[in-house]
Amino acid sequence: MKRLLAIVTGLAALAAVGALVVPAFAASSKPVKSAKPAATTQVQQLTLYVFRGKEAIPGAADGKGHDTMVPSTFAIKAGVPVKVTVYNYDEGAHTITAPSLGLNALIKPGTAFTTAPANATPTELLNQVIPGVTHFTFTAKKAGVYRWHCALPCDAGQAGWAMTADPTGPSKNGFMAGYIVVVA
Ligand SMILES: [Cu+2]
Repeated sequence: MKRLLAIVTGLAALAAVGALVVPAFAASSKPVKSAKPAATTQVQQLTLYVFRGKEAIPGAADGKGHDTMVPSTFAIKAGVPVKVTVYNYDEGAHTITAPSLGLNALIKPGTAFTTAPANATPTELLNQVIPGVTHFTFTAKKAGVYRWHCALPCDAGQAGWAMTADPTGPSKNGFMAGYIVVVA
């Protein structure tokens, strides 16, 4: 019993030392290394923008601006959740639809104002839309290259050009379609 008491007393003394040591360590200027989080707790952040036809960078074969997702092709890591934020500067809704990834996200429309002066430049008009902000999270399980497209009839101001089929699938790559590159 005496021996047990000695052990308990010893442990209490150690705990007391520990209690003294810990604040002293925390107060030191040495950087404290944090444990690397497990793969399952990691999160990727991705920010995308949609610009409407009037303001989109004219890069199309027809020389006009079209509804465009920027970037339209992006890389993510496999097996890690991706927190996506989309700022939609277009007054129409869109989707990011990739059936092979089980992804079909609705992108909220922005709010357009009609008070812009008649002779406003496209840049001035850009400031007349309060973006719709959409958040969603998805996880791509397997590495690969997956095509996405917008499944809503957009680009109406340009007769839906961005929605006409590309050789690789519905909608035009670089506008309302592109690739999600999933790396291992
Ligand atoms: Cu669209």
